[in-house]
Amino acid sequence: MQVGKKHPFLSEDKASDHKFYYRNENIENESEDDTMAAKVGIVMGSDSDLPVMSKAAEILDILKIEYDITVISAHRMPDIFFHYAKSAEEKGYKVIIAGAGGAAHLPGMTAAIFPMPVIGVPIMTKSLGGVDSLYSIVSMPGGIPVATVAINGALNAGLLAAKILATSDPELLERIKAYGEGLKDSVLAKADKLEKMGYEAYLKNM
Ligand code: C2R
Repeated sequence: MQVGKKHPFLSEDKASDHKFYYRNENIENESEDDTMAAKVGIVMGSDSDLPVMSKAAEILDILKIEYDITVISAHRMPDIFFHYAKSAEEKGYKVIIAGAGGAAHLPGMTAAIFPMPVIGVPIMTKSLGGVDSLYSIVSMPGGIPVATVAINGALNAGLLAAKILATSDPELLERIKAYGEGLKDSVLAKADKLEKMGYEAYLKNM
């Protein structure tokens, strides 16, 4: 279980990129409590999905949300998958983020078993560009919803999970608002730079 920590697979560069979006200095100073139960499960069909799915973990780290992250394939290990999805509610998960590529049945099957929100992340594929994953995840039958983000949209999946949790957590909601303000500030800073430098100089510096 992770809470507000960087994973070993996240480089310091990536972590500092994200710190750019911190607005509220106090967020950094909040205490970490490893004994808290994970509220979000991040699951992916293969470790080859990790470069994408780590973006969901990064934003949860930034927002100080506890999560578990693992690799489980509904296709390749159906018994283990079933146990994971069946025990997820008992484990305390409130949201599951499921990423998969190609014949991406993992998110839909998770939603068939886990009774709370499932967010699907379609992973880009070499053969069909991730449209196969997207259609597999978004085309759920009535009664079994999966909230589907863009192809490789794991950051938004993490943020959406955070927003779901924030409906009953006012402190988290404030952290999400601070993150949003940070995004706005970063665009304003770019606009200011462009206006001052002119587009040609700006382009050369990109
Ligand atoms: P490998 O790179 O391991 O061959 O996997 C994974 O999510 C990955 O994107 C290729 C792709 O297969 C996907 N996969 C699924 C499922 N299990 C693995 N879509 C599943 O159960 O839905």
